[in-house]
Amino acid sequence: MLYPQQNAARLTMRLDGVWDFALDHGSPEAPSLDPARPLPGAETVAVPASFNDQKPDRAWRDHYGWVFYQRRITLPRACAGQRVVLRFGAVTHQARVWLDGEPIAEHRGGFLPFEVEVTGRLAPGASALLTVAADNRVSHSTLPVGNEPGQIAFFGSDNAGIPSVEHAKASARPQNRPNFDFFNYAGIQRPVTLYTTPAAYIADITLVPHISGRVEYRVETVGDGAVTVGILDPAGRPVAKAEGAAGSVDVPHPQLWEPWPGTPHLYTARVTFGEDCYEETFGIREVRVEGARLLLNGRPLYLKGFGKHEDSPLHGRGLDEAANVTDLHFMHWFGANALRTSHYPYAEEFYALCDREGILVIDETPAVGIGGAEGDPYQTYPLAGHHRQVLADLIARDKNHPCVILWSLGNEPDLEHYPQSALDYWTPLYRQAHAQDPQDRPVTLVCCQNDYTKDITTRTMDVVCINRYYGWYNLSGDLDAACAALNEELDFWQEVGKPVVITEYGADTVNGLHDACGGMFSEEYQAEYYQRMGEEFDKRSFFVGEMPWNFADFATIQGPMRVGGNRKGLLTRDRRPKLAAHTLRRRWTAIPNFDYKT
Ligand code: E8X
Repeated sequence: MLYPQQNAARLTMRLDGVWDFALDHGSPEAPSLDPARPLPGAETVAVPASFNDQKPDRAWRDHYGWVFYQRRITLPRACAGQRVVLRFGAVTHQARVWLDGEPIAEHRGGFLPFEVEVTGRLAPGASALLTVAADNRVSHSTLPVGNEPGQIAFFGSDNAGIPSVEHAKASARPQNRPNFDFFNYAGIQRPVTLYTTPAAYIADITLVPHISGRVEYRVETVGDGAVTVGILDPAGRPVAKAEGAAGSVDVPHPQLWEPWPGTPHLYTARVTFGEDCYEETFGIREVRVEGARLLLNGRPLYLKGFGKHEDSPLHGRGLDEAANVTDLHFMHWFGANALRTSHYPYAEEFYALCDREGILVIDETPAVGIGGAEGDPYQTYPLAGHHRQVLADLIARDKNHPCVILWSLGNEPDLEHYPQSALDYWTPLYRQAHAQDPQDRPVTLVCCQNDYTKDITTRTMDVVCINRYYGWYNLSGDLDAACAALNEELDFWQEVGKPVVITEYGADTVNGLHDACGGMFSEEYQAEYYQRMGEEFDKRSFFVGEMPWNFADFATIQGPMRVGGNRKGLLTRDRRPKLAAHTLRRRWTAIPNFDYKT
């Protein structure tokens, strides 16, 4: 799916700004507000952003169900004769869209774009009332997964058996019970764009570059016309061209895309089709697994980076380009070269920035929280069809980004209690990713701390990605025992013979809490923890990546295990480094991108 682009043939109008807003107090199944009329008692809300933190009001923060957004839109007369499209970068978690009260779109899933053609519905020179409703509920049939009322949330406690507690539960307010450890921000969290194309237009572009310089391409179009493709080098000089909707071109002396501090060279495919045109950037790089090595452009790669979140003050999970730019500059400060879009696809603008800054991306679906309830989650959750759709949409959206080197099918599902059922669920998704990705990138599934001898799924992935908390959630505070346990498990993975990345490891740390004995939650403990873990990783040649959890402190649901959110950040939520940030910076600035463990 192409990102909206303003160019000689296309006009884009971003509908960012302050919209009218109202919480819906009808039933979640049947919202009460009328999309054909101005919202009664409308308040103000900024778009794009989560709504939750935009008012000091528990009713906004903890809302459960639908919220309504509304504004008028006008199409300039200059758009006459053009195809007109209304596009949403993401509306979380379910969306309904009306124009002058007429339903025009619905979408399920809160982290990928959707669009609807409004040519003819919105006349040039005319204005209309745009209403968008967003449903923030999570459940066993959403990704990410939520618990049903009466079940406990992630790290929750239900005090089962205490009569007074049981009785009081009956009057508990309806609320989201996420089976995941991040605040369930929601709303119109990414840009809304009205854009035009000529009537005959370019619908999609697929690029498959090879380090030889050969670039295979395919251009999907609607209507009549002829396709031309011109390739511009990083300096903007024409270096190759071709005609026809599909084929290949050969770029002479290809300048390869490499992660920072190497040069992430970006080329441009300038496509024309009749009156339409579109410029798609791409990088000439190849990524593949060979034995227990992860190769980029044929060289053994070592990943140094983080699990992150889209999370910033006031914006919540909403697109915050200042935070994104700041975070990627911090990645360079750390000497980091990689990150995971934990635990959902991030905004398209973020991947474009990673392409430009040379940051490698593990691109993850929102499949987090599958497990933890009673029974076999793969029989309990009616998710397989939606999961397949989300994976297909993720690959269709991100397929041309050079920064994306690995698809993550999900995070920390239950893989050990129903091992065969798990394998039967995840294997088709693994095969689907390989089949649908034109660049055929490696595929993984991020595995939770578990009995790795019972889990028969993780070992089938191209790269073994493990989240381990030796020294935090288990063997708490005892780093000698933690290192012993880590090494016993790494002995197991050594036999599997695949590259291993630790995609999460960390310690909650209250910034400013110091302790000469390095007790848990102190900055000293976090610094010692990362020092000791790094020393163990260096002993293993098949260990190809280290990704602390988390880049920064982030918001979570309130509960007895979270003190103003998850505090495992190497930075505070407002991006101030803790002591351990300097430990990692010293370590990573001394580790090269390639050939670290020859
Ligand atoms: C944590 C992380 C959480 O924030 C992340 O979204 C997924 C969790 C660790 C689970 N992984 O809690 O900080 C480890 C459970 C071991 C018992």
